Order: sequence, then C-alpha cells, then structure tokens
Amino acid sequence: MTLLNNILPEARRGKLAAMLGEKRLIRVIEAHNGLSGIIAGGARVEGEEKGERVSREFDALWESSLTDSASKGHPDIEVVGFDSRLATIQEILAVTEKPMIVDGDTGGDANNFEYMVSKLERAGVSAVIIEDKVFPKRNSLEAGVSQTLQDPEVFAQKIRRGKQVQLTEEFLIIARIESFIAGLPLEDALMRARTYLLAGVDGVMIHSKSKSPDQLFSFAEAYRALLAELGLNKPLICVPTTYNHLTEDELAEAGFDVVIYANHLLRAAYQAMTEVTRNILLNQRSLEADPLCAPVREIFRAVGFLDVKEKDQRDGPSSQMAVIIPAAGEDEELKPLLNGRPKAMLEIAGRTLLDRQVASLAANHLNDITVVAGYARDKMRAEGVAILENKDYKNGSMMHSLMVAREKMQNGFLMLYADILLEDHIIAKLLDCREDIVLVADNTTQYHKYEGGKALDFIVSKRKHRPTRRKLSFAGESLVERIGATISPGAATHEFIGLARFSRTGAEQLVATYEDCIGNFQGRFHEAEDVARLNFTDIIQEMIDRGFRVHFLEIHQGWLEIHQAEDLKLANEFL
Ligand code: SPV
Ligand code: MG
Repeated sequence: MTLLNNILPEARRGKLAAMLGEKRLIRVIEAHNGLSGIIAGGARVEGEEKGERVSREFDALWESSLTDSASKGHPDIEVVGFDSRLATIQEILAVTEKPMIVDGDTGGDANNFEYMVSKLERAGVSAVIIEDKVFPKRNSLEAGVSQTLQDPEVFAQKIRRGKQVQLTEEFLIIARIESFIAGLPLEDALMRARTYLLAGVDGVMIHSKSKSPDQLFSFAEAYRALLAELGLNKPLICVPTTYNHLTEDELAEAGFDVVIYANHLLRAAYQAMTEVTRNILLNQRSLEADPLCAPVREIFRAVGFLDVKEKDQRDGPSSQMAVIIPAAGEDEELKPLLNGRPKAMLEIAGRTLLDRQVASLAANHLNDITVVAGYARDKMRAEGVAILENKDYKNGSMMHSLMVAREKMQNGFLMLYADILLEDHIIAKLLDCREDIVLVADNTTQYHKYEGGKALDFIVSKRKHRPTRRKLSFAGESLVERIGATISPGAATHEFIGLARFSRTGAEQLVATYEDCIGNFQGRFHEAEDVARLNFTDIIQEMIDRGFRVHFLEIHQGWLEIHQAEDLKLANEFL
C-alpha cells in the first residue's frame, strides 16, 4: 500500500456532501481493490476547453458489489460477506483521498443495515446506496433474472433505522430504486421515491438496464416535481452502463446530479489479462505480450515502491549500517613500537586504537563492525567486531582489504581507516548526510605545515572557497573534484581523514567501478603504479571522472591520524 494519498476518515467523509452542495455533476468511477483505487483516484486528463486550460478527474469512487464480487471470483448475489467487503473498502480508502460511495446491496435487514452504516461511517465512507430488493439480491444488469422487490414500507423503515445510528451529519444514505429493473412502471418507481424521501433518505438512485434513457428521463423529470412538492432537495444518481452513449452533459441536463461508471476498471482489467494470457500461450514467451503490459517500474511507482526506495536511501539504515575497517597492512613507520602487532592494536592511554574506534562507533549505534586483518592477523582482537582476513595484503592495497568485506556493503557502509582517532560527533554528522558518497574532509589543511614522509590524502573541492579559520560548516553541496596524495598542499582545500559513508547506491557504484577497473585496466592507474595496487583514493578519483558525485562533509579538526611516534605522543597526552 502506498502512503501517498493518506487521509483520515474525518477529513474524507464530508467531501461528497460538500461536492453535492456545489450543484455540479459529480463523476464517480468504480474501484475493486487497492490498485484500481490508485488508478481511479489518480486518473486525470488535461487539455483546453473554450480557450481555457482544464483538468478533469473523478470526484469519488464507487465500491461496487458487482466488481468486488467478481474480483474475488464470485457472482454478484450478496455472497461476499460484509467483512470481506469492508476489507476491500479499507484497501481502497488507504490509497486515495477521494470520497467513496459504497454499494450496500440490500443492506440486509434493518439490524444488519445499522451495523453496516456504523462501520462505513467510521471508516470514512461518504455514502451508502442500498437497493430495494429482497435479500439475497441478484445483479440488476442481466436480462431474464427474476428480481424480487422489497415492500416499500419495510425498506423505508430500514432507511429510518440507518439514519438513526449514524453519528455525523455528513454520512449519506441513498435509496436505489429497482422498479425498472423488475419491469415495473414509472408509477411504482415514483411511489417508492416518495416513500423513501419521506423516510429521510439523502438521495435517490434510479437504475435501468435499458439502452434507451426514456424511462429514466421521465423519472428524473417527475422526481424534480416530487422534490418541489415535498420541499426537498435531494440528489439523483444514475449508472449509465447500458445507456452509455449519453454524455455527462446530457445526463446533467436531464436532471442527474451524480453519474457512476460502475464496473469499467474491472472489465478493462479482465479483458487485458485475458489477452495477455492468450498471447503468452500462443507465443510460448512473453516478449510479444510486453507491449500489452504496463512496465514493472510503472507498477512500482503506482504502489509507492519507488518512494520506499528513495526513503531507504535517504535515511540509510544507520543503525544497521555496517562499518568496515581495513587494517591489513604492515606499518613501517611505527614498527619499533608495535612489537609484531598490527597498528590497530597500538595502545593509546591504556586502550587499543581499535577499541577506541569501536567505542566511537558504538556511541553512534554502529555495532556491525568488520575489521579486515592481514599482517599479524592472530594478534588482531577487539570485543564485538567481526574479523575477516586479506591473506594477500602484501601484494594488494587498502582497497583490496576493503573489498574483502564487500558482503557487508549491501545496505551501504561506513569505511574507517584503521589509524585514525576521532570525536564521536563527526560520525554522527556523517550519518546525517543524505548523499550517496560522502568523504569526511578537514578544512584546516592550508594552516598546516606538512613534513615530508607523511603521505596525506588531499582533496580539491569543486567550490574552491577557502573557509575562514574556526568555521564549522557542514555544507550540503560540497563536491570533491580531485583527491590523492600527490596533490600539492597549496592546491588542496581539504584533507580526507579516512572516514567515508556510502549509501546502498553509493556502495553499488563503488563495487561496480572497482570491478570494472580491476577487470579491464592494466598498468598505471591514477596515483597507483599498477591497477592491481590501486588505492581507495584512486577509485574515488575514477568515480569522479566517470561522473559520479562524490560529496565531502567538511569538519574542522576533532580527529587525529596516528602516523608516526609524534602523533602517538600527542594522542597519549590528549587522552
Ligand atoms: C454494482 O456496480 O454492483 C451495481 C450496479 O450495483 S449494477 O451492477 O449495474 O447493478
Ligand atoms: Mg451492486
């Protein structure tokens, strides 16, 4: 079910009565399930009329007993129970803001009808139409079916009982006169109209299965006179299934206030489905049937699946988002301090670097953490993290380690270099980002002096503004133009801190680009000597070159890269 056209019962119920007050022809079409409700509710044509732009749509939906029964594979003989009808009604109400008129069949006896009125009113239905036949009724359209009409006084009493139980003024009970269907004359129909109007009915539907409108038009004329005589103003409704050559203007001219197209969507669906099944059987494949079918994506759009996808991507399941920490490499710089341990096991103020990262992630409800180990794999440990192994860490790169955990990328993921410490709020800000690929970038680059030997991942932003010192901005439209370690510090606007977020789509794009590069390229690749050793920044640069939008989240300090002994000293002091 789509949540696009959600509306509460109170907001919907009175719409029909209000429309009737506008004194224009009300156009109603049948719906028999959620999908037909979506089509009926959303149908709209636009064009020009007398030099003016006009748009046309249906004013309300008709929940038909014929099409509700037929869509369940049953004949229209009140064999579908009320609870089943109500479920269909709710299904349709959930997908449209339009008011609904329910075909209540005979309404059962007066007690049954009271419950029907009460439940429909509560659901937000605007009107119920009951026909003056004896339960269980037979559909009106088939010739030769015997039709037994109800005693008009008994039917009038049912109307009174219904009017007494409704709780709002806006719910309408409409009497459907079946005299012409039963082969009775105009006089019978008029006698019934008078009886029902006097019983307090809110309107009259006059039914006919004749192709000629003569009888109906005579009724409409006499009905107007009757209303005038009784000093009433109650709408007249018709169902032009058989006299379908008449236009809405002609019906309005004849005195009708509401026109119901009572079964057309079901008949259309039946015909299209029949044609498609035959077509597939004949061709023994569905290629030829395809033009007869709506594209799958069109259905996705209609039922709200594309909205769901968008919301999923926008919100990113942050609590379920996986974190991947590629930590396979052997560190040359800190070797003397590591004693054969991986760098992530380096202790800072009594806790390992990895433990500190895990704590920052947990503070942001990120608990699905995967570390990709390589060098000294059996020395890698941390509470509550999964450890994968990149056996070939010596020949690959950090990017290959990342790809070892590709299974974890499916719902989008966060990538964190193994050697950075950062304040928790940076992760929180990153989780708030809505873009598909976001790198966290420090803007204090230009105030630092960079010593040789320390390869930093610089970023050149697309908008090359120089932020003023201390400015803390988390700009939305910040795009990376260039990234890499060979960018000169003078040209760089930011430094990539080794933390990035990929949405589900961003992750798909990353993996696809990576696989394409590894599979189809040779030799130098951006800053890598060989594509086989490409780095994370090389892939990002490649994605930018291919037109993917790579955003950055601008931060101002709050993080530290443990690269050399001096950094460690600093961190120890700080923590
Ligand atoms: C329906 O749509 O179920 C109706 C109208 O009651 S008719 O089928 O014409 O009787
Ligand atoms: Mg019906």
